[in-house]
Amino acid sequence: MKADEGTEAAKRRAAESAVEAVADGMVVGLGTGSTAAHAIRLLGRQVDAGLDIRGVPTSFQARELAREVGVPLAALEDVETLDIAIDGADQVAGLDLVKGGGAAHAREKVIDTAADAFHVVVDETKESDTLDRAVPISVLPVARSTVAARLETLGGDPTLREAAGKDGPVVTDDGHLVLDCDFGSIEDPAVLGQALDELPGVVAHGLFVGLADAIHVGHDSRVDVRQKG
Ligand code: A5P
Repeated sequence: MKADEGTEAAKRRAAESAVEAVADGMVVGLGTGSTAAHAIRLLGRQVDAGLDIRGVPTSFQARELAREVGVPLAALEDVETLDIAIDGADQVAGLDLVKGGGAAHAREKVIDTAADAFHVVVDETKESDTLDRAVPISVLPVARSTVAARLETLGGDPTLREAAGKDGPVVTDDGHLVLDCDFGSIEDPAVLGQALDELPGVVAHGLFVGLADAIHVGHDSRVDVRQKG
């Protein structure tokens, strides 16, 4: 099976495993992507059955789905704490992630790190020994070329993400452009992540290093859970 082609059964199992950590009264960060969508749909069914939660969506997509399935929503600025966030990833090595395949990584990083516990849901095709996927980097539109030049000096090969169904680039929910930057195999994600954080014009990047508390890896017939610590 090729990467990114995990079965819906494997994604759903991962989501079911993470949703077990959700309890009455919690505020839940709602992730973006097809695997997190399984978690949102399951939470919707549990709300129908009486579960009392509020969801904080990480994207337009997550918000629309939560509304459709009846998960009550709250804005980040209106909640004091988030108890848990459940979100997907594009690649996982240990507890480190590449995110941003859906260009939602800026809001995802804010909400996932605001939560007391960040649970990642992936299928087995996302697992890797080292992170080597191109890293999505949201930039201020005015800084597109200056950031691209700095990324090249860091050894990266940046490409402006083009939209599908629209001429021109992807524009994120918050009005940023996305550079997908290929660094090859990333030997030290923490060091690279820090270098990216320091680039003027970078809003957020998709390296999530040491942020996850649990990774739920769905297979067709089982789930493996890796916990921090
Ligand atoms: C969104 O920008 C990403 O960070 C997603 O979390 C990621 O693309 C996972 O999506 P899938 O579960 O559909 O692979």
